[in-house]
Amino acid sequence: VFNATEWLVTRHARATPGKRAITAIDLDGGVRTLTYAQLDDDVRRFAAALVASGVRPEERLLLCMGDTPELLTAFLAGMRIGAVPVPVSTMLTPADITTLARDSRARLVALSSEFAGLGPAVSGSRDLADVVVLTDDELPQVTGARVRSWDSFVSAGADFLEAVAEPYPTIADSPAFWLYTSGTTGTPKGAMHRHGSLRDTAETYARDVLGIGPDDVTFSVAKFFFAYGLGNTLTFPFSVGASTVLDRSRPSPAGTARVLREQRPTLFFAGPTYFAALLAAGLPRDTFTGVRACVSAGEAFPAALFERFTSTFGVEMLDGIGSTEMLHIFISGRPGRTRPGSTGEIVAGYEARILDDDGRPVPDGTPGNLWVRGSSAATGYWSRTAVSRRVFQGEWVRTGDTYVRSADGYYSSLGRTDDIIKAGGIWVSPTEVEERLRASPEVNQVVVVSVPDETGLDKPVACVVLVPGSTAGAEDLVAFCREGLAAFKRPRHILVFDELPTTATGKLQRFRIRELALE
Ligand code: 3SK
Repeated sequence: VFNATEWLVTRHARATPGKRAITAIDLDGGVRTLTYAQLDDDVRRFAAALVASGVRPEERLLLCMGDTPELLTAFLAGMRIGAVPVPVSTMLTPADITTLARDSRARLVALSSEFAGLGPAVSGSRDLADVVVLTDDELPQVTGARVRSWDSFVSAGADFLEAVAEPYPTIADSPAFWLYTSGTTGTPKGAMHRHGSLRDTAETYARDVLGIGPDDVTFSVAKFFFAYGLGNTLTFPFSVGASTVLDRSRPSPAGTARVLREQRPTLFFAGPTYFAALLAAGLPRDTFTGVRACVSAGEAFPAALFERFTSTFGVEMLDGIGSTEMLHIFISGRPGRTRPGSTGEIVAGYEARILDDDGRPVPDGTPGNLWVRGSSAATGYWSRTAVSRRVFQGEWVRTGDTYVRSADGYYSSLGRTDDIIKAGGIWVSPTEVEERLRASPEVNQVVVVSVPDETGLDKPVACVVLVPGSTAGAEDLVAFCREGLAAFKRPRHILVFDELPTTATGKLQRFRIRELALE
């Protein structure tokens, strides 16, 4: 029997009840702290409320919430009763949330106040019975479901505490949680993870690379709904009885500097786009003095940016690559032997191989497709057999990245194998952006490609041909994208061309169009 919530929280609540687990910074800047004993108590109460409301093992709980103790509580409580929490992006449009509630067949949806406006979007989801909202304000209108405030939901579970005194007898292989990831088609896929995978990432990356211990304090700019943020914020600190800092607000360099100064995290996690913003903000050189390592993932770290950041702040930077499918980082820089421009070395417990398009291993120094295996791999995508079979092949998982390995075992990224763009560490499907622009009466043809900005970080850029006679400008098209596309998916530039290069059979040539956009 193995229950991840028991392993992450309850055993520490028994051994070190008074040890701090969470420091939470609220939207108004107020700070709340929770010990392991308090967190365990909150988890049991929310678990009891879930049982009281009729949630059954393996049913999905869609969590669209800011990084709060309540988000972690709902996640841990769900796993405690054998249900399947599904933290989802807080950057999505109402239409995106409708899709996820339906695709996951969520039995319960939890929203924090800043996302309560998404409530109506889950109306009419077939399996939805309960909506719980962390707010003191008016509750949203959701048809076809009971809507309750956090407190009234939890109170209704008071008589069910006995029912959750023991965790549901899951095993390491039991379904634990899902994380949605976008694909090339733009249709999100729910990667299904096991209880044991949380322990696996803690015992590989967090223990062997970070050397995490009970005195560490983690702080992740990457939010909890990302696989990256989930590990940084919950799995790693709680695997060793350490503590985490949660900041519910939208990340900003000034806010981050304040957290670093006032909460003294020892491990700081972000992505290259955010490290570039911290550098550009002109923060004092001693900003990172309390931090023993910065960790970067989400997109390739340009060598020049890496060198400028580490020399400015004098802090160790560990770059890494992970994926939602593998749950966390499987190739990483190691303290004392990082190499700018290279992601790093394989993490113990994982194996990587680089194959050509026919599936044959390529020699060191030759680029190819990166495949990885390790026990934290997802069991597949929910209800997506064809794409699951393409990505999860036996023990091996296709990453979709092109990599090259040096003779001494350092892996370097050469970009994506497919057309998908990673901007600011978040997948952006060119197809989805193209579909939006194609809906404009001004647009005849459109191709969205990734183009590095001045710091070398990839951003989506739309190359368009307008309909004859159109006088639309780039600004009009950006405004058109503003409605119907989440902010992070909007093209950073729109380039207007008279025509776009095509093949002999009339197909748009993406790689040539990208070359034009780079000029
Ligand atoms: O994007 C990454 O490199 C990553 C790292 C850790 C966990 C999840 C992801 C997607």
